[in-house]
Amino acid sequence: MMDRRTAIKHLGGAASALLLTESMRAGSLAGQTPAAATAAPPTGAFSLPALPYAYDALEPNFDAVTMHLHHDKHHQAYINNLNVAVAAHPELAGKALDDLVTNWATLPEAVRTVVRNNGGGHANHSFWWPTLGKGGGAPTGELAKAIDAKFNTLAGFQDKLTDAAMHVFGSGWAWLVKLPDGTVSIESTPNQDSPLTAGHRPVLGIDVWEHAYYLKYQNRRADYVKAFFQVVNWDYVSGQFAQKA
Ligand code: MN3
Repeated sequence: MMDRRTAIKHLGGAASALLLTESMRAGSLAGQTPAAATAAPPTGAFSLPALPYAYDALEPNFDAVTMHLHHDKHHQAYINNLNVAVAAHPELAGKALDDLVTNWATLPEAVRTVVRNNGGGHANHSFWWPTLGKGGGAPTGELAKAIDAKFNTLAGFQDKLTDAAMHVFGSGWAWLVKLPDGTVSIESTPNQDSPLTAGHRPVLGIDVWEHAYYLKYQNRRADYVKAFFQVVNWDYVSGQFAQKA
């Protein structure tokens, strides 16, 4: 495995500058809270949730540079775009994120696409960060029962979710969702579409946009998906499954 200095040497000028800027930023912000470290606009209906762990907490599976870019830049960009749309369209004011994402097709045509893409991006990433963590362990309680009922074993489930993640063409997500009847199912969505739009509640997701893995894994999506399963916070995911209808 390359360290960051070696990686920078192997990359082109623009990428090197980006990595250097990010690492200097990370260094200069040491000791500050994640929320203070982000350049969120001061006003807006929606704001970036802080990561519930340090940027390097998922190393070596998810590297800190990717986590900084993914959370501080990509997720923030969805929020900024959504806030611009909400500010320009008073009929969106006060609507909850899940409501916007579930019902984007009923919104005025001028804002449908921006809400679909950026509301979806904000919802998907806000959902995602807390499902990651130290890893290890396994599903418990109701979630363990639901996974066993559908896939027989945890390994069987992981194979199926991996298969879905590998078959997303272009950018998108692979999901384990809870259906209205309480059972679980695997599906994938393109771009930043959310399972919520179909009335399916996300239980676990894999972001297979290249921004989620390209710096560390390049084109090796299969290695990234394997790494994902090393950083699933099963306690949190199982708890959410048991709580939410
Ligand atoms: Mn992403």
